[in-house]
Amino acid sequence: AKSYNCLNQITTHLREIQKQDDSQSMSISSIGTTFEGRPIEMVTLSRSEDSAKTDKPIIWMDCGIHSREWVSPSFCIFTIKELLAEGEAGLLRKFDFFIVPVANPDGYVYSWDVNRMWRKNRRTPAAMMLRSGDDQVSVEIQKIISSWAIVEHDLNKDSGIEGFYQNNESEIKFAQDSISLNQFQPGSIFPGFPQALQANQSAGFPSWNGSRNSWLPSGQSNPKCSGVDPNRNFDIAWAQIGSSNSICHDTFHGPKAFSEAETVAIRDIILNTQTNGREFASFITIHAYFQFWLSPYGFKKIRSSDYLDQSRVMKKAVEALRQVYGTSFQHGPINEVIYQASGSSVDWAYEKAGIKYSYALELRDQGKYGFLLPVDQIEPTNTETYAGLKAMGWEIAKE
Ligand code: ING
Ligand code: ZN
Repeated sequence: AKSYNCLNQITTHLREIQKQDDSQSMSISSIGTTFEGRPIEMVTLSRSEDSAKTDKPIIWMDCGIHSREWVSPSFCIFTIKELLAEGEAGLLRKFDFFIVPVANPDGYVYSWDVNRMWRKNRRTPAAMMLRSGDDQVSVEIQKIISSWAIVEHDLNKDSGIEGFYQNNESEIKFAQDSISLNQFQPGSIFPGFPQALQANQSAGFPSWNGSRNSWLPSGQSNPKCSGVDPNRNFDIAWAQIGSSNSICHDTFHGPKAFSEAETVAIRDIILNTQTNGREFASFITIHAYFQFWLSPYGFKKIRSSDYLDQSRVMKKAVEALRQVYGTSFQHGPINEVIYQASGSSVDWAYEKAGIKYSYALELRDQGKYGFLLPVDQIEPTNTETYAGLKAMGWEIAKE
């Protein structure tokens, strides 16, 4: 690719690739629908020559789960083209591939149209808000409200709390002065807010009665306060470490595990495929940036019981990657190489779906341009990463 492609271009491009593939190895399906109504598309690559053997192990790859990491979807599309071009001589001889080029399409569109640095999906807080008489949602809302209070409160005040609560139309600022901070532990509920909400159900919002310890309406909404980080929303040590309680933050883990269309789509296609007797040889999720080849665990500080094998394969991959342009990738467990984080797809894939070779990749660069990787680096990034992927695949295929 000579430039980055917007979602429409990617969608069109995938269909062109499919049309031009004489081997008819490629199919496109939708594995879910996002909050804003977009399909989450998955490409299946499967060589049909040896149709008696439909039970090749599958390599999973998802790209663009974080929208601002633009080189990631580009790498998924590059991989689809290369695999098809190599045909029987390539990894398709040994594996089928499930590839999701844009795992977070709402976020991707937003990163093109509104905010280049957007990471999460585009779920709004209103979607998590209580409607009158909706008891089920109420539990979620109370969690969210409590989280906001905790994260947004002003620690510089020796006692008291400030924050805001938002829905589609407006934002409610709240302030409460005479409360001891130790009441605000993660998971606790901001005192008064749910009651106020109930008292004003007909109005839709709590209203301000003019006294202290009550709600202060304000005009503007905060565009930062939307979206869940899909890579903190998986059901693996969910919300325990390295993720945020606040919808205003980049690593907001959502109201509960698997609350998001993007994460449910990935979970369901993998588990259903396994139920149908298929095996996943590898799970790879593509991020940017920092040049890392990462293995579980993110959520805890121990090495996985498969670490020796995972590490041997990583070594082969990063060596092959380096061969191309000399680009160096650090490899190792997430918690050792970067930071601890719970609720991530790679830990879920390893621990819950039992996929031994589960990896998260961070492509170029190391921070000079970061997410704004110049277009002249797209092709080299894709080429070297694909060399790593191939080395990984052949090393796994030996077993
Ligand atoms: N980095 C990843 C993130 O979600 C990561 C790192 C990968 C953490 C896998 C946990 C599991 O924070 C980026 N750049 O998104
Ligand atoms: Zn990322």
